[in-house]
Amino acid sequence: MKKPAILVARAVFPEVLAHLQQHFEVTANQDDVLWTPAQLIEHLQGKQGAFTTGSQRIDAALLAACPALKICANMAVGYNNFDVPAMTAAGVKATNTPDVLTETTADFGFALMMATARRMAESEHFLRAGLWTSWRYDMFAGSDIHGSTLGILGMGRIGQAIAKRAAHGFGMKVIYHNRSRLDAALEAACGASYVSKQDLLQHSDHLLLVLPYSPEAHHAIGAAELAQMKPTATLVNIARGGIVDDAALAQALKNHVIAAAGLDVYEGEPAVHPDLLTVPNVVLTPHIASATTPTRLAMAQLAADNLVGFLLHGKALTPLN
Ligand code: 8YV
Repeated sequence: MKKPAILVARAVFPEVLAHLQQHFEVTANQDDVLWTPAQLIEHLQGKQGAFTTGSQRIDAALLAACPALKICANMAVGYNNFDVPAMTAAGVKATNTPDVLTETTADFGFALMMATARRMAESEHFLRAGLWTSWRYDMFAGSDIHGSTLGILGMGRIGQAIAKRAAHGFGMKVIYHNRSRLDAALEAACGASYVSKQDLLQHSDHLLLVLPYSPEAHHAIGAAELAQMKPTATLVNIARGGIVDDAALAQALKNHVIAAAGLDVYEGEPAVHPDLLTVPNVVLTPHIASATTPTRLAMAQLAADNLVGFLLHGKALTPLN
């Protein structure tokens, strides 16, 4: 029997590619060329499956041009690069990679919060620049994590994993805001209390954003929201670019409306707003919250298993539609 044809749109672990090649006729992109939408459509011709990452947009126009396509397996938990209703309408299965990255991403969110509050990047740049000549009582004095109030916007799996670290490991008071409130047992397990978005903004010493991107979440944190935060507060975004108005944030950091920010995601990434590059009180990382070798491998394997499960056995493991 002829193997189904699939496209692996970005470079992937060789062992995952080898696994896919056992089951499929694979067109791979191990040189990791960043295709334009038109090139992606060209490479998808005749393919029943696509292994995608957050950098490939799957929308109605692409679907109309790729009639053979039956499934797109995203190697990411976030799927704002997919127009899921359009995929459903076109009869194309969509899958993502939940759970396998939860703890790793929570670790990173915590690390970025700590680096931000304790001014690690700023102080390292100072040291590397040869500016460290003596001790001073207030040199790079930041804010405490332990015993402070952590606000979490978006209380899904990753938000809950961060809350547990904060409440049980660091004695933090955890407050959260989410579209829907967690049930009492889950709130207790996370050591977290539900508050309004306004209370979250006003009472958080550290505000972590972990909500999925949606049009409603666009600029959920802009100038008006930043103005409501404590001047000593830190803001950390490990969710998606576009949830924060990056221009407004850069301005707020410059004017010390809030103390500091930690960002792993950006509007229009990999481009970063030029003003963010010039303010010192921000820690900037290049979208690496899920980037440990075991977790990235688990994500790639789950995306591959979704392709195998759906195209060979009619059942995706982690479907979105
Ligand atoms: C991915 C992520 O690295 O899973 C997600 O939603 O943001 C990251 O883990 C990225 O989306 C690449 O696909």
